[in-house]
Amino acid sequence: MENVDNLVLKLFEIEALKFGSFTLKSGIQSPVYFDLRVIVSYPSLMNEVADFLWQAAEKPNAKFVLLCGVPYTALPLATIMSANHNVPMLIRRKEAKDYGTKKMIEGKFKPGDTCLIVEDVVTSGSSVMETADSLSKVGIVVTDAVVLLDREQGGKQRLEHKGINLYSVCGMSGICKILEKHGKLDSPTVKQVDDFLAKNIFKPDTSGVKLTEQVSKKSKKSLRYHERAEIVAHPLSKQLLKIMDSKQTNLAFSVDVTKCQQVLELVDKVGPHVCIVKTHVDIIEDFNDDFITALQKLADKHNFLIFEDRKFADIGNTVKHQYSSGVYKINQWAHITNAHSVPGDGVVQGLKDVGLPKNRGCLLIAEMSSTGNLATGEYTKATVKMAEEQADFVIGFICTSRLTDDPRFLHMTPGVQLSAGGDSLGQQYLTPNIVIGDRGSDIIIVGRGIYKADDPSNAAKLFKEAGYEAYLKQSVDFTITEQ
Ligand code: 5IU
Repeated sequence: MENVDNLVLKLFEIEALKFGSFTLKSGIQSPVYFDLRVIVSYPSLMNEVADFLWQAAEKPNAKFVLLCGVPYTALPLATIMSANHNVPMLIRRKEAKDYGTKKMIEGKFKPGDTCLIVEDVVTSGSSVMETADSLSKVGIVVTDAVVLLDREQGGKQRLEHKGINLYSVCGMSGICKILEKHGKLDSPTVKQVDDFLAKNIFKPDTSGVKLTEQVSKKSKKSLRYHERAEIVAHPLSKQLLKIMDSKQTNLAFSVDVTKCQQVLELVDKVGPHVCIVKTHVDIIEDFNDDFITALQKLADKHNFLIFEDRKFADIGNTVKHQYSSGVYKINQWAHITNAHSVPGDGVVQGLKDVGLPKNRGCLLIAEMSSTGNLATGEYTKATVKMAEEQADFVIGFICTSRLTDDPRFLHMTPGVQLSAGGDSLGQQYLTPNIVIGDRGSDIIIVGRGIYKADDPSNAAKLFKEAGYEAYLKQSVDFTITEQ
C-alpha cells in the first residue's frame, strides 16, 4: 500500500496526474487529467510502473503467454515487462492506412495463444477493446488486461462485458484519497472528482456514449429473432428470422463440394440444423437444372433459404446479366446472393433490377475472413453506407463483426470452426462464441467444419448448438446490463 502511495506521489510530482479543468477527447469537461506520456523521461519510474503492472496481473493469476501494449504510451511499459519476465511481446499497428496492406500484428504467435493487454490509462475501455479486436482477428485469445490507472468510469465493466478481466494498479478514487492524505489535494477538489465520476460512467456495449445520454431504444443485440422479424421490412429477412427462431439456429452451411449428388446428400443430412445453405454452383462439375429443382425441394423439406455465394463485382449492366442469364440463372432460384461494393452502388442497382421483382435479397461484402484482405476501415464504412441507401434490396453483410445497430441488417460471418485457427491459404477461423457472442454477428457460415467431418449431421448439430447458445447468452447479458 505504502508503495502505491509513493508511486502516486511521484506521478503527481512529474505532472502525470493533473487536477483543474480539462476538455477530454470526447468534449467532456473533466476535473482531472492523466497524461502518462511524460513517464518516458523518468527511466527508474518506468521500471517501477512496469513492476506494478506485472504484479497487478500476476496476483489474480491472469492467463497469458504473450504481452501486447496498447499503442503508444503502454508500448515501452510492455517492453520492460516482456524483457524482465521473459514473456514474448507483440506489437499492434495503429496506423489506419496500413490496415489493408500490412500485418496488423507484428511478432510470433499461433492461433489460440493467450495475450495480456497492457495499458496506461483506461477510461471507457475502447482502446483496450480495439487492441483485443485486432488480436482476436488473427486468432489470439484475450481474456485479461492490466492498466496502471483506471479512471473508474465504467471501462472495467465494459471490458468484462466483452469477456476481458481488467486489473488496475490504482483507480481514480484511490488516487484522490492518497493525494488528500498527503496534503496534495484539498477536499473540494476530491469532491469535484467524486461528482464527476458519479455523472460520467460509460455503459457496457456503447461506443463511448455516456450513461446519462443513452438512447432508450433497444439495440439489435437485445432483440430476439422473433422481435426483429416483426420490424424488418424485406420479406426475405422476415422469413429468415422466423426460420432462425423456429429452428433455433443461426447456422449457414457452406456446401463447397463438386458433385450434385454429394451436395444433395450433405444438404439432406445437415438441413434440419441450418437456416441457410450456401452454394458455389460454379464449382459443381455436373451442374444441371434438375439439381436446382432437387435443392429447392430440400429447402422446402427442411425449411432453409438458399444463398448462392456468387460475389458479383462488375458494373451494374454486366452483373444484371450474370445474375439472371447464362448457365446458372441465379436470380431464378437463390433467395440470397452477394456482391462486392468495389464497383460502387451500380452493382447493387444492377442486381436489384432483376432480383427485387423475384423477392431476392443481397448481402454486401463489407469484411472478409482471409488474412491480408483489403475490405477494412473506410472501405467497410462506405459499404455499410451503400447498404443503408439500398436497404430495399440489401438485407445484410458478409462481415467478421457487427457493423451497425440497425436491426434490419443481418450480419453473416464465414471463417468459423469449433476452435480458432486457419488453413494454408489464408483462411482464418474463429469460434461460434466469439463470432456471435463477442463480435455480435447474427449468422455463422461453416463449410469444412461440417462437410469434412466424419459425421456431418452431428457436426452441424454441434455448430448449431454453439451458435444458438452464444445468441441466447448475448441477449440475456445485454438485458441485464440495460437494467
Ligand atoms: N467465404 C469465406 N470468407 C469470406 C467470404 C466468403 O470463407 O470472407 I466473402 C466463404 C468461402 C467458403 C466459406 O465458401 O465461406 C467458408 O468455408 P470454410 O468454413 O470451409 O473455410
